[in-house]
Amino acid sequence: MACERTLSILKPDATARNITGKINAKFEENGLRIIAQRRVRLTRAEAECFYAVHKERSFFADLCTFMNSGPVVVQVLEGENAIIKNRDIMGATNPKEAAPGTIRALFGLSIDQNTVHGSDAAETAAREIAFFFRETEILG
Ligand code: IDP
Ligand code: MG
Repeated sequence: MACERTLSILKPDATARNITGKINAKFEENGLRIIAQRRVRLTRAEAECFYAVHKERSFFADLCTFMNSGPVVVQVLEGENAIIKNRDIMGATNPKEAAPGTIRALFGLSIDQNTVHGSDAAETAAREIAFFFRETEILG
């Protein structure tokens, strides 16, 4: 088992509904530690840069508009196999397909407003953490 770090974002639908604490409890109940956290309003350009891997996809413009629509909470989660563990806690991209008890099943509104982002692999986790945090801001 490897101790890993992953980048998590509580999306604008989560901050709008004041459920960030409920979501953070899910991470902590499942053994992930929040070792860095900040509430920010992404500019449209920052959202486009963060999601650049999806720039050819049909949903790219809507995704960036949504991520710029209100505050988000960016965080670094740490724990054993944190990357895959967080993906399991989050549930499938489409809340309608997410397993019962997952964050997206419990709180997701739609495939666009699906409440959380989580890195999908070690390389993306490293890039996405560095996008938001300096090493001195991460207190494991
Ligand atoms: P993920 O967030 O589960 O990793 P990705 O495929 O990386 O899913 O897509 C990034 C985000 O883009 C999703 O969380 C979702 O908000 C949005 N998205 C993905 N696929 C679709 C789609 O088919 N229609 C609308 N939005 C989508
Ligand atoms: Mg993804």
